Amino acid sequence: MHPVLETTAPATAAADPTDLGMQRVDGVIRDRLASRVVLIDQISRYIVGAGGKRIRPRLVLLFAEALGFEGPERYELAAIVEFIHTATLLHDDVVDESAMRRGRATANAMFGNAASVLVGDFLYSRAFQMMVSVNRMRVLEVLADATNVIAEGEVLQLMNMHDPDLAVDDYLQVIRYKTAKLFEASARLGAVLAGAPLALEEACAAYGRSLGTAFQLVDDLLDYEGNSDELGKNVGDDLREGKPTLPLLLAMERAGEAERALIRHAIEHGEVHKLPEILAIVKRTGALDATRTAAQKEADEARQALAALPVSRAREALLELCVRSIHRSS
Ligand code: GRG
Repeated sequence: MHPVLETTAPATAAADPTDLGMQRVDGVIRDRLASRVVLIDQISRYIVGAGGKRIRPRLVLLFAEALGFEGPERYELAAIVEFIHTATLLHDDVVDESAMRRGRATANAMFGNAASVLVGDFLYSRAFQMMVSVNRMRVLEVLADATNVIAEGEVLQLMNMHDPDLAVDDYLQVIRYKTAKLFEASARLGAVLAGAPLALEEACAAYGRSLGTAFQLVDDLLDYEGNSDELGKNVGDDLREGKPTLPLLLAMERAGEAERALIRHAIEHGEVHKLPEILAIVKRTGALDATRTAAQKEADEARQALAALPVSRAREALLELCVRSIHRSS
């Protein structure tokens, strides 16, 4: 085969209808990052320049396109959700004391906690300035509600730290709040821009919610079985923080008494040095496979929600995202 054609990317990737649109979004992101304050410029460009998968802005563009909206507001809204996402990452890395993100030292490791939190505030408030410029009350409502729920999710997660008795439903509530809510809002905003009827808007939101849940389940899985270089962040961070995620909750349900006690103790005390032993247990008990199955079920639900949309290239790309969100290494 000709070397140019040898690609591991899915066959449909070349036809991704958002490619040109994403270049426009990157342009908006670059323009709106501008600040007179040098440190803000430096840190925000450091984190945004590190890349990221840009999934949330893609959702805005794809749903807008699938429903026939072609106005320039879609680029602004796509940049807004990426700014909110980036603000949450800056704050989250401080809360979690993370050292690596998007393949680089985190902003908190490079510039300190205070600067990271404050630049997160800048991005968050810049996003709200941009929302006002879109001049649609419904857009403000969706994003004000979403950011409020994200913050609630993060506080709930904080309350659940080091708790090995966390119920699976309570874990699921956290991931729906902290991660799925912004996916849901991004998808919904495409429908809002297009003026879609409420039932259709709800179908788009349901897709985002399920895809976001699947995405976080895979994130939690990769924190055990992933590769730090590919992920661009350190594996084992969740254990170090004593985060009771689904792989551990399921392993405790399935393991014998001694292994259950070992995991409980590791969650209670954030024993990251036990990672190799715990990795063996989560694998042997099938807890990783079961987490993947739960993610697949959510992705299937996302796919079903798309039945409400007319057939289009954008809908195909949204179907493809369901597959890629599950089979990913970063
Ligand atoms: C500023 C509104 C606001 C809230 C602060 C800290 C916090 C409250 C929320 C954090 C929520 C959070 C970071 C959830 C995890 C979401 C997640 C899966 C992030 C990784 O997303 P990717 O893989 O990242 O899409 P890239 O780097 O590809 O953009």
